[in-house]
Amino acid sequence: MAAIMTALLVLLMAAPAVYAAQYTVGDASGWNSGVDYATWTSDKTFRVGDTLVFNYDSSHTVDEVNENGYNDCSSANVLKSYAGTTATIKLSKTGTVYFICPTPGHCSGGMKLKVDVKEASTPSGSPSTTPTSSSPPPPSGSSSSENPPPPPSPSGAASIVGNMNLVGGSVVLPTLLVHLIMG
Ligand SMILES: [Cu+2]
Repeated sequence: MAAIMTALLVLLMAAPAVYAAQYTVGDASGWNSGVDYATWTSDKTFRVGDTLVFNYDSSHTVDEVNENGYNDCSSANVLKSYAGTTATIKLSKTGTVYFICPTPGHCSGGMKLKVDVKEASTPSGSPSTTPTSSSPPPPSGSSSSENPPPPPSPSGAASIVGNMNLVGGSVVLPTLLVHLIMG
């Protein structure tokens, strides 16, 4: 239980500090043939401090190369090679970083990744302006904003009991119920 609560606390505390993101390259597809990595990067903004995680099987590896290596699918001037089946690469400076799979034919088949790294976001960065006039005015007289949130403690207790049942096996919940009924 303590471990679960600690993990939840850590998650809650970490959630607001989204200044460093971790990106799994290709998401569920991973670092693989047949994935369009230009599309994968197109909706993301990479910043200094973010992390790229490459997941791949033994038919692939990751070479960090320069722009020419990226364009030519050549590892002749490789900057760094990553073996194994996973590579975690922290983006440490602004600029563009280039990765290719050195397995013959893979890069030319599209297994290449170019990431533009921007400056780390700062807490003082101004958020995008949200128009306040777009929300419809509340109807006069009615208190539509009074929408009480569900009481936290009963549902929380229920989910905890459910978790304990999952964690502890089928014995825990009946035992708890017996204690509740009898005690
Ligand atoms: Cu490959």
